[in-house]
Amino acid sequence: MPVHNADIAKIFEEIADLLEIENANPFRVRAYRNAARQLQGMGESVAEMISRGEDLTGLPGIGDDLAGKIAEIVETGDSRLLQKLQKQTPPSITELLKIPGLGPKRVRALYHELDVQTVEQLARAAQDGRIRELPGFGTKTEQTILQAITAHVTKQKRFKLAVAAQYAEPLKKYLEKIPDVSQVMLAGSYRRFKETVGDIDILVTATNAEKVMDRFVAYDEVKKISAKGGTRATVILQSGLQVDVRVVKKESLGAALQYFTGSKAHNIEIRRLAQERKLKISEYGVFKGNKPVSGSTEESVYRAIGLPWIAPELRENRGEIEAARAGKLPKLVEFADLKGDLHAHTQATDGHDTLRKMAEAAREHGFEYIAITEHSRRLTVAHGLDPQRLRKQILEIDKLNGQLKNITLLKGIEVDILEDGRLDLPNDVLSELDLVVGAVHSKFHLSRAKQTERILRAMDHPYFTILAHPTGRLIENREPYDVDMLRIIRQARERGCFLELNAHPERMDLLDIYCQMSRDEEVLVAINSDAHRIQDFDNLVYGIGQARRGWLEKKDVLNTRPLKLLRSLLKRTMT
Ligand code: DGT
Ligand code: CA
Ligand code: CA
Repeated sequence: MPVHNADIAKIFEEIADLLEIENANPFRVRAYRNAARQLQGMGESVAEMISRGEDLTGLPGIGDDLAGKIAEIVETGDSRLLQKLQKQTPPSITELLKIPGLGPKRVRALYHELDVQTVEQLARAAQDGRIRELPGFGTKTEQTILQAITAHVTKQKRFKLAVAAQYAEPLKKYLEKIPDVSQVMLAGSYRRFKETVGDIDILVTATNAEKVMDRFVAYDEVKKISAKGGTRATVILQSGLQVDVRVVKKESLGAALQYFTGSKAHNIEIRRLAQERKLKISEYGVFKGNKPVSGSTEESVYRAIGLPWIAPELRENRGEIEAARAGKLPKLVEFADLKGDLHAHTQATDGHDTLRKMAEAAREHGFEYIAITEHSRRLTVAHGLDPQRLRKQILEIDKLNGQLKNITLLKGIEVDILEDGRLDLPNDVLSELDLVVGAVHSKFHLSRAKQTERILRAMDHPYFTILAHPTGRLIENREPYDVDMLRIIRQARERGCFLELNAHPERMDLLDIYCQMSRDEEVLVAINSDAHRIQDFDNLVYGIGQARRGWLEKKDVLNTRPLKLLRSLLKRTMT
């Protein structure tokens, strides 16, 4: 069975959790977490790299030891270290870590003192009032835990889009290879490029539906068959991801695609419009009485109710139907519109590749320019640059620009925004750069007023150009910090700055609603990869998807501008 990057990442996460509960060396724990993050974020399969005989220790955060662990998992599907840890500590305990407010220290105490191993046991202990007795817990903590459990139990697990893609795309290829299958389409939230998906919805046209069902449930990653009928089946994959497959008739494909792409809120409005025209719309087609009016293509379905085709990314009932009726749908930005990338790292800090390799890879993506924006000195874990090392890189870039053809390296920095809004590097060195990307990497829990003020002050700096990952959230891992985004966007407009949409699969930050807000306030958004290695440029497709969900057009995106125009936009008018 093929082992996906996300499978290995999951094992590493579990190892890190169990090590942490056991009070292991924090560096060791972090090494596993970093490796898991690396694996989730890269499009290239490490299993395939291994089969080609490539050396994994070249990957950021992967040393000999971890490379060996990865090879073991690829070969055996399991890890001896994980098995050993699971013998020492019941694996159900890692579930407790997902309850907000419960860190490894508390989980360790709950396990050792009260023998709490599962969420159910935790709930019982809280209800019985046993938790408040533990040193460092108290009645209030017990209450908070109880509330958190209720919220946790009702919350359904979702998959980050890029992670879901690692499972969905190979499955799509598998289904396409079944004889008699003519088309396989991914629908649902996946097609809408939602940042996380609950399950995968697949539509298939085929001459023999039964056979497709049999082959689908026989897919080697299927863990459980939840339902199987003549034309539809639902399974759970080993990864925990649920997949729905439906075989539909060719003449209904458009209607089925429209229906199962959703969103539900969009579809409800569409059905209402159909009713106004005395039409009935379903996953089988559009009908007048019993007579089919359309259904084979999505265009024909929308046309039947008097609308132009609406891009899936817009189908959230957030004004797209009104816009479609008024002929005012946006012409959404596309990957081909990008002229460059304005946020990337190299070996000089925590990136993996050289300046030259990054530049050449950017050129292969058809870009005119790529900005190198290393971390600044404050971020010691990333080996951030001080003025001296930054100046050294500036010289290297100048030299390389003299040698490279058809690609320009821009000189930048991802400078830390300090707690009081000052920047981590002095103005004189910042003034030598083409752009200054500012980012919050610490003190995430300031009050809304303080956090907003901190960012507004940073933007006051004469050389500040782009606010990186503006909300700081890590999907399913860290909440956005509390800021007044409208004020920040308005400050950006006033100061001639821009906001980033960071396309790293964990971030996808700017959020779609804030993209829309930026567009309304006429602040350009930079869709950036935050690449730490050349393969990371592939993540830009998710950034484009998110930008499209935020209604952005080519004109709304900073890095659709050719170099000359970009340079003039990056030049801040000093006030
Ligand atoms: P997810 O899976 O939670 O990320 O979100 P979706 O949008 O993929 O939702 P899912 O998988 O439950 O259903 C796929 C699509 O099927 C959904 O976007 C719209 C359509 N659909 C499902 N249930 C209903 C319904 O009750 N009414 C209507 N009009 N459409 C529905
Ligand atoms: Ca779905
Ligand atoms: Ca579904």
